[in-house]
Amino acid sequence: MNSPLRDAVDGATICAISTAPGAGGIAVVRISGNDALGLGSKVFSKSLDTIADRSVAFGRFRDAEGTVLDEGLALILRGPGSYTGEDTVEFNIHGSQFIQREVMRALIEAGCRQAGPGEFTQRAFLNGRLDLTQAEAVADLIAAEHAGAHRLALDQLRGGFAREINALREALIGFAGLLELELDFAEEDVEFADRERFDALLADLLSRVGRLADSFATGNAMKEGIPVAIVGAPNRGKSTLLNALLGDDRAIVSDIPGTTRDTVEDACTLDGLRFRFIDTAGLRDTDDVVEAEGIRRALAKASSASTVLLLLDASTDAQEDVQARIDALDLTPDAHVIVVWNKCDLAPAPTGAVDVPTLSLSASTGSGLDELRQALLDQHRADDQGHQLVVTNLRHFEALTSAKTALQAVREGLGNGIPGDLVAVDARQALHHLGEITGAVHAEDILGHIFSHFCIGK
Ligand SMILES: Nc1nc2c(ncn2[C@@H]2O[C@H](COP(=O)(O)OP(=O)(O)O)[C@@H](O)[C@H]2O)c(=O)[nH]1
Ligand SMILES: [Mg+2]
Repeated sequence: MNSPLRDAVDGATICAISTAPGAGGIAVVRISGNDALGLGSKVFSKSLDTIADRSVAFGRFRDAEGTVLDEGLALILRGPGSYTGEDTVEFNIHGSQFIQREVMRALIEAGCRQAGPGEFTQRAFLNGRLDLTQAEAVADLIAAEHAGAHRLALDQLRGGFAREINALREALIGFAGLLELELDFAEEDVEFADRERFDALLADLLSRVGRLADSFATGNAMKEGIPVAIVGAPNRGKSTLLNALLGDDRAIVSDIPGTTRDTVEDACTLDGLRFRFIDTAGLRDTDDVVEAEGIRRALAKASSASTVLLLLDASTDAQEDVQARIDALDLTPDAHVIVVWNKCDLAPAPTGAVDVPTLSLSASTGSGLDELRQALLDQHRADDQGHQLVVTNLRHFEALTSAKTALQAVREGLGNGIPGDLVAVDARQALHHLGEITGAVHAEDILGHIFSHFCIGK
């Protein structure tokens, strides 16, 4: 690979503790680099060169003075078939913090360098073992705390997203080739490329790039938690519902209207899907500037939420007002709203037709909560159907958006008869942005930024 970063790899053999910090039954110390077997042998009782690839040897660990530190296993993974693409040794040692420190000290004295965050994965990328989206998926996989985030990271690690980006790049390279062919013969006034085919190709590229960019809203919500805003007039039980859903006293509940002034949010996982519930200030006319700001935030949260729960009080609110209250939220037509009649322990929910899903429950007794959870799950399972590629990473989303803008410029340029060489500049720009996603083109500072967020030892 012709990358400037290649030179940044100092040729050192690196080592790090790959297991979590602290004491444990076993700790794994990983060594990677040209001299991993040689340097590793200096602290191990057997010569690692003599051990077959992908096999394990038992032996003693010693420092330079010959002090025995521990006994354990050495796993040999020779390059280029290892994770990093380089010769790699993994020592399984006893997980006392003292032994971990001592084995690291012995390795560094033997000539290894302590690895920086993500340096093993960075080497895997630079050695062509992973593309950048897969390297990022490794970090996401390590950070995943629920089934939804885990599945997204695993899909990305398997390379489906990178394959789609590469397919888009190839189509675009073909397109740019045709465009440049036309340029070469421009003086002869021959139009080689068929305009209609050009346009069809561009339309296809634009819709695929656009679909991926649009999937970020869903992908991000699945990773960070699907935002569900709880809104309504004061005293409808919004804070009580938040606490009931979270199973925790997160928000202050009181019968004094206007108690919740700012938004309060927290996430919980329902059946493998992560939801972020947002309690908001009660909606009413007010002269209090702080409360008014709370209400402004409540409406903003509602408009950016995936689902809005509009809370009403079954014992005081009237069915006739429901539509007006929904309208007052001023949401987009495709927003998901669920009307929730609360306090059904006091009075039955009024009936009557509104064109929105409606549930009744009691936040304080908990009856009807399971139905609400099920409704949320059904709604988002339906959104998530088809197992399509979804973008979960802000960096990818930004690059896709830039690629889309460049492709739109190409399309407009061609439509307006702008000279081919100018159009080709935009086409190359789109290609550049797509290449940034997989790392086919990359700037050193971007890589530094990505890998600095990894743990040491990965
Ligand atoms: N009986 C009954 N009271 C409730 C229920 N939910 C909330 N409340 C009460 O209604 C009042 C207002 O609740 P709160 O959650 O602070 O409402 P918010 O202003 O919408 O956040 C409190 O006194 C709660 O105890 C319910 O399901 N049944
Ligand atoms: Mg409240």
